[in-house]
Amino acid sequence: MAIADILHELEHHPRPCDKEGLKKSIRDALIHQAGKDPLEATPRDWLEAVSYAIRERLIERRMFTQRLFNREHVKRVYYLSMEYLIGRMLINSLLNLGFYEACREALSEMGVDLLGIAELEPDAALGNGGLGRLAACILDSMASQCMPGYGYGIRYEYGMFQQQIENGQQIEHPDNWLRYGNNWEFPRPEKIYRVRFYGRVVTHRDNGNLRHHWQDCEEVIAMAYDHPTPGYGNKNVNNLRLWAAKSTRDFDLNYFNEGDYIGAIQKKAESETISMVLYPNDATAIGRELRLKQEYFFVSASIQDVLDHHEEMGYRITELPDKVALQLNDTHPAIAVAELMRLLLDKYQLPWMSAWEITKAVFGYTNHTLLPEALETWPVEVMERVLPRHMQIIYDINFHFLNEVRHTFPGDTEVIKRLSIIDEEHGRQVRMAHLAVVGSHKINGVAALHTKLLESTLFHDFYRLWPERFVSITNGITPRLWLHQANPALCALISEHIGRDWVMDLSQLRALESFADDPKCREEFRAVKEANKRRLADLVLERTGIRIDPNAMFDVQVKRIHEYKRQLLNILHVIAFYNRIRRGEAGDQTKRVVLFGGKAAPSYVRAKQVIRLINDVADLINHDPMVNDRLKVVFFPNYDVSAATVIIPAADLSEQISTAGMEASGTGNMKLALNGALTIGTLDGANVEIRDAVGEENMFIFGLTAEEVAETRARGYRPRECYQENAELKEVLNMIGSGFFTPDDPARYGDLVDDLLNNDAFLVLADFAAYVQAQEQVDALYTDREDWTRRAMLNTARMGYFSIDRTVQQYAEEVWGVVPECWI
Ligand code: B1N
Repeated sequence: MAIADILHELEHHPRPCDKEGLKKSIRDALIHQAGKDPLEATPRDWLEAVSYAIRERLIERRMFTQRLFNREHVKRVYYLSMEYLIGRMLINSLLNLGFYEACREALSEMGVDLLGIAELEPDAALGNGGLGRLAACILDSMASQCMPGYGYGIRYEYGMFQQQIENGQQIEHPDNWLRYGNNWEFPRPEKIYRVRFYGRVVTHRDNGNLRHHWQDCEEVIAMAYDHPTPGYGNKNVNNLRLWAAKSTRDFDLNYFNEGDYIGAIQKKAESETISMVLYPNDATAIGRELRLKQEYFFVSASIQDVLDHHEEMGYRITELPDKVALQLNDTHPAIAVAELMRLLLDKYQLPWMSAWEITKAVFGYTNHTLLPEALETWPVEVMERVLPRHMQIIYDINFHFLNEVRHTFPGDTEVIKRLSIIDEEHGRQVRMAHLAVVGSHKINGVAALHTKLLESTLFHDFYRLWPERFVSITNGITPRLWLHQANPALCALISEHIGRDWVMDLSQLRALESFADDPKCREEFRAVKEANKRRLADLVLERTGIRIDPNAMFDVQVKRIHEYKRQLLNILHVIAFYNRIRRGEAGDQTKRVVLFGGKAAPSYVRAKQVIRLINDVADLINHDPMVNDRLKVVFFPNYDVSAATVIIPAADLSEQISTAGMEASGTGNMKLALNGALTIGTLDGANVEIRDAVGEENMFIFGLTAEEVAETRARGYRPRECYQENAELKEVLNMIGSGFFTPDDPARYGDLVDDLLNNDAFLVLADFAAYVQAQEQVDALYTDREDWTRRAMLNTARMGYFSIDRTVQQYAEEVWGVVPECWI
């Protein structure tokens, strides 16, 4: 068959997407791909067969989309991210492709339950938390809005660890997510790039120009794995390309010459460790050489791939900014600035100035945190050894940059020190955030407050230099996963009242506002929430053995365990509430279930101690007959994307209680409010904008503001005074410190309580009284279910702004300069 015939066939006879067509594909895949006799097929075999059948349809649409983008010569955006927290793909793909029902029926006629087999799929957990989940939401949105947007990342063999709770403590288990293979990806053994490390740079003169050769390197091969990402409500399918490290085919000759055959093989195996495992640290930097190698590995392969495509399209290298935008998801891929410069200088032999102008025009940089421990720096010595040519280029970038600084701030030597890409005060370090800022034409924070703090603190000097480069782009979430898929009953209710268009234009949810005053609608809304709570109660029983009452208020704090997120503040209130119950001071109306979920970085001792404290407190309270179900405390093990889709729709109260100024944005806050939970929170991150959207009267704002936090610290904060002044707080801390919850090990939390009394870096004690007061208001309002439901509905109705589609439109317009191009 000639190519033209193949194309004709593909265009005119694509895989059918109706029930019968799907049935045939699934059956064929079961037999011919999975190799299973239908008589003996297990649910996992059926899962494999369905994913093959769906993948066939994804890849056809991928080809059409790619051809369309090529034909129209569109500008593309490439999102560079170390993390993609995707979760399971089956239901998401079916909903986006629009054949969920057809597939459900097809399977059902073959005696297979779609939702049953969907549960067997492991989460693709190639990320830690908010930053990785944001990347996944952005991919969904780019495809759903027909934007030519591609993801690049690492195909970790092991993703985020699996958390088990044993004797109240977190135990980590490896996440062997590829054990049964991955039927969604297309391995591309022909799409390979060489990535080099170490070695040395040799310079020579060529017609008066200096030429640099990076030689005697170690080489690793990056091999592409493609994951087609479908849009919702259109036929576009984009691509997420993840790189796996493979050893070079040739053995190291030196080892052979020395007769060390095993040594040579070992060397090969070592090079493949680069993509072995995701570092399980959220909002902290890891100073390990392997991490730098991971960062450069995926960046180098991605940029080579981008430039290859650019050349294949026949474009000139100077046209790069017209055809390509590269977005840095935090500083993890910031070495890309030096890598692009290296290729433009050494491969394309452009003069410095034009290479630099191209680089700046192409890159955008998103900052996700102000936490000092999260700011990546690499010792100059390490950078010089691992990436010698890049270190030279960074010096040159810095040289040109500091000249510009001297011109703007003549005579100011302090500002030079503060702005330099090299930090000279802490043993010579490369500041990756400075490299990212200097090399990008736009720098954005992820919420209004966060951007304001970037401009006034972390990047203040840069802001004085280049105010026009700074923009604020508030995060968002994809309604396809967090409403459509996670809460189908609520979606049905919404669509019944306001039609279906809200899925692609979430601002239309506002039409729901008027229904909040209709008692019958409130009744329906409540019924949906109650059904979701029953579903969660079943899951909690299955996972923890704890029985919770769906009629109780579900008070939920799910996120990474981190001191600044203040799970401690929550548990202090739990204990205070428990004491009130014991004293008979808690009234008798409100029943509460306080649910925690989240992972601690394996080396974060204090965070793991907080998990243990929660479990110790839970154990005692849940077994105290005096409490009699008024209060239950649950630590939900192994919180992940799949768990989130069950927990979030069931929440009544959303805990967003970080120390003001420390949570860059938060996105769980958006998911919970969208699903009709009321927020108890500080004025931090996107909480500020959520308040503006839903109205202060529809949430419970408390505590110090970011400004007051700064003032309190500057004045010299003395947490012990809070303890002395507040009898309830004193009682709570004394209980923890004296071993009330741990009679067999009374000293267990002595150091934790000491730290709270003497340091309390996150102002837990300073906000305690205000938090308890806000919780009293929560209790009071919950006794009036009609008023609570009305406010919950207003939350859902007013959260449209936080759709990731609005976020991505802002990036497209303000940073990338890309426009939608829809296939059909
Ligand atoms: O990024 C999210 C925000 O909503 C959160 O507020 C913010 O904490 C989170 C190093 C990070 N910031 N920094 C990280 C993750 C992994 C790592 O190795 C830092 N994560 C955030 C989305 O904007």
